[in-house]
Amino acid sequence: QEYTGVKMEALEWSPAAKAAIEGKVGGRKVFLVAATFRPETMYGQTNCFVGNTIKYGVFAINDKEAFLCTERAARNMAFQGTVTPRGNVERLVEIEGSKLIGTRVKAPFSINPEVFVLPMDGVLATKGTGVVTSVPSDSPDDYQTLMDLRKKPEFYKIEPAWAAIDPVPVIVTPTYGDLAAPAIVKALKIQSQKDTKQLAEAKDIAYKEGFYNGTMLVGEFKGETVQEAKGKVRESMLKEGVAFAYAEPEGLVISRSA
Ligand code: ZZB
Repeated sequence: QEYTGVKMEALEWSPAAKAAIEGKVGGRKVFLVAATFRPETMYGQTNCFVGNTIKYGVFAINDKEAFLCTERAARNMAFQGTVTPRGNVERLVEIEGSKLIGTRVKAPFSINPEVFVLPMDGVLATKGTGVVTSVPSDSPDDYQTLMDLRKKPEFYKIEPAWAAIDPVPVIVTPTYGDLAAPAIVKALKIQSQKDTKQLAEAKDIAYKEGFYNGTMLVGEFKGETVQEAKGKVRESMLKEGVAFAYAEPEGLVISRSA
């Protein structure tokens, strides 16, 4: 399965990120890049997650743009035609996730067009880009993390205002209504982002329910089923240049020559 790489342009860096990044990117626009399997949910983005202890880099993509992601992801992109010149891995800055918290970014296609970067415990450095765009309406992990952050802003070292955007209904399903993730989290009695086993089950339910029984409530393909809309939203994002195809080598099928 191929990811959609969503380009979230940095609009205003946190003070720590500003100190680390400003003046070091050769005038390039910098994008935090989130890898998603659910482009049809992008209307409901409310924030962006990074891992506090994960090492990120800002990598030159071409003369005009740079991507913030893990080095592993930058390496993959370099060989997938995303980077010019092809194969080039040029790290302009190295930065720890915790320094990015509070950065304001663009969320393409979202009903809330600007969102904040927040910390999530469960972000894996070994998957996707290490940057996750948050859709609490349809992702149980995102919903539970947002609730945790709102409950304990001091503990998580965030401003309450950064976690203020509520989940946005984007898909309706017969069983869970127009906010599937909150409904499933409640049904499974999940209390915290540390309930990883139940959250994995919740994710599985949310994926299946959304994909097989979901109908779009918003956007260009409103009224269409998720199965119909998924690819169309992706194409639309690719066409507008706000997203690109990103594959993980592990997921690639190497075809044998006949
Ligand atoms: C937006 C989104 C909206 C996502 C949704 C899911 C859902 P999977 O299926 O387990 O392989 N993700 C991406 N990279 C990481 C990472 N490095 N660490 C932790 N989580 C990551 O995971 C794919 C999904 O996990 C991606 O799709 C991303 O969140 C997150 F409504 O992007 B998704 C029911 C799920 N709904």
